[in-house]
Amino acid sequence: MKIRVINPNTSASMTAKIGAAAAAVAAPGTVIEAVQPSFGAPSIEGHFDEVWGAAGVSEQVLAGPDADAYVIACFGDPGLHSARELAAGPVIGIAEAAFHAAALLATGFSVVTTLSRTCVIAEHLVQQYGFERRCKGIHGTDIAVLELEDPASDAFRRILAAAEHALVHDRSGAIVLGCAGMADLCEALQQRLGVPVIDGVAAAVKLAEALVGLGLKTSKRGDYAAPLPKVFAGLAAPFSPK
Ligand code: 2AL
Repeated sequence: MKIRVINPNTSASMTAKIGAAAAAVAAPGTVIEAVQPSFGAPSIEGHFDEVWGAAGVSEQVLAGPDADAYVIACFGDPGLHSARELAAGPVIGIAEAAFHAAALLATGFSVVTTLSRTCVIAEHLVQQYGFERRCKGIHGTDIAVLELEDPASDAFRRILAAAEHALVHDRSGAIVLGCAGMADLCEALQQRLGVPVIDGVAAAVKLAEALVGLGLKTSKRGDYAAPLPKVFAGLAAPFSPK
């Protein structure tokens, strides 16, 4: 099967890291296609960035109609619902995937994320997906997304410290990493923390494989039906649904 893993930001180094994290857990028969939009923000750390990320996700779903499933590899799950309108196969956001995985492994989990300003975005997703009773805390580290791309940064130490604090403060049993750019730190963090640490990229790939393996697709009844044909104006004209 082919899984199209979409990094909604335009940073090529992050797309490569996400592709490697996805390929590391993919089953032997799974082809991972890691892509990024042709436009948008280099990192997604706020509502405005997300608007462009969501449009970029739509572009990349439309550009890969032969994929069996799609992963949205940004913790805000930008464009998730619109991608489900556009795609036939399952579309999995890394936040929703990570919350489901964490809830199967611990009664309560904590999220450790990037800038504190993104915590409210994660909080909205926790509410939207119905995980309010399982998510015990959301912790910003004030690490910018692109700092995670700099091997000289002290991101690992700061994420480890935030996760240690979260486990005690929240009385939680698992850590969800709140950024796709943290995927490469997951294993070392789990070793140091001694609790399950969930990278949403890996979780989303395995959930996508499971759903495709079960022969399941996105429902086309109701709101996930294909967008209604209409002519979009200006900048959006190339995206007019046919
Ligand atoms: C993210 C992410 O996963 N990718 C990105 O650009 N921003 N998440 C975040 N919390 O900052």
